[in-house]
Amino acid sequence: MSVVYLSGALVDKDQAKVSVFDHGLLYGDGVFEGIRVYRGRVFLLAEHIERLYQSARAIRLEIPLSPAAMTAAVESTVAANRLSDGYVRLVVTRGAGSLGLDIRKTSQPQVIIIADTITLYPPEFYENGLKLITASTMRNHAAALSPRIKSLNYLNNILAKIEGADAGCVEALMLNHKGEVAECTADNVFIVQKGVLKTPPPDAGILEGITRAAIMRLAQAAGYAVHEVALQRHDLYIADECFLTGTAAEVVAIVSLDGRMIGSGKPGPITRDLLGRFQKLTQDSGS
Ligand code: PXG
Repeated sequence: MSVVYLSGALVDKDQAKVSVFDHGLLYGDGVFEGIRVYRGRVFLLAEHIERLYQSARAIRLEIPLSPAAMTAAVESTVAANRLSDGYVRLVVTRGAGSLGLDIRKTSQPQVIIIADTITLYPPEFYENGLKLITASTMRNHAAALSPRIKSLNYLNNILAKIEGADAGCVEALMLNHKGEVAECTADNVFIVQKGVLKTPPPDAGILEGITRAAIMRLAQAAGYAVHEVALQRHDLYIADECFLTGTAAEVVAIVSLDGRMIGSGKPGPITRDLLGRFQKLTQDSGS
């Protein structure tokens, strides 16, 4: 029977409930993280905890737990569920309040930790690569709601994801208000051009993905040059390779965008090399 951590206690998953007055539900007022567990180890947990607290800080949400206590709570929830390979969803909501926006009327923020299995992309997605379309829904303007915040307000991404699904794609490319490439709905974007890796910088309006950072480190250690640089869709159309990074997808090749073939139309050698290096990292270490 799986158990969920809910504000201080491990409870049966059927008993894990929050109030209908919770501002997380009423307004998407809260933050979250999605984290993988490999071989019983919570992968890059310190990075995820740091991003969670930064997201909370950016929305003026005080998490009622120290980062060290949060780390211990995640580890004990994973252990209680005897999870070897799976997924942790860490959620902090503003808590129950009035039917108004005023956060001073909310009570205790709710801390929820779910440790469960994860449905992954099938192997053929990695063998053949994915097709992408560009969504007409632009990524949130950073001055309205910064994409650097992993907030419970994911409608922006959900609307783009629907556009992708309508076009038969499992992901969709999102542009920023300047028309530059930002990211996908739950993944960051890289291209390879003449052996050099390029990915949009944080100020392109992206979530600073933890897989993105891990890939940048692995690529640099392997001798590839990595540049954070503004990208146009044009750069993707003429790239030798393109791939996405994310907690769920890990590293997955993109072989076409808007019906235009990218590179050879197959996952490229550098993409495959980096996926191998990333998988080795997930199996060999937690960091
Ligand atoms: N951009 C966005 C908008 C995301 O939501 C990423 C990039 C990749 O970041 P990480 O840190 O994962 O490399 C994300 C991640 C889910 C789910 O269940 C979503 C994400 C991660 C894990 C699970 O929908 N988004």
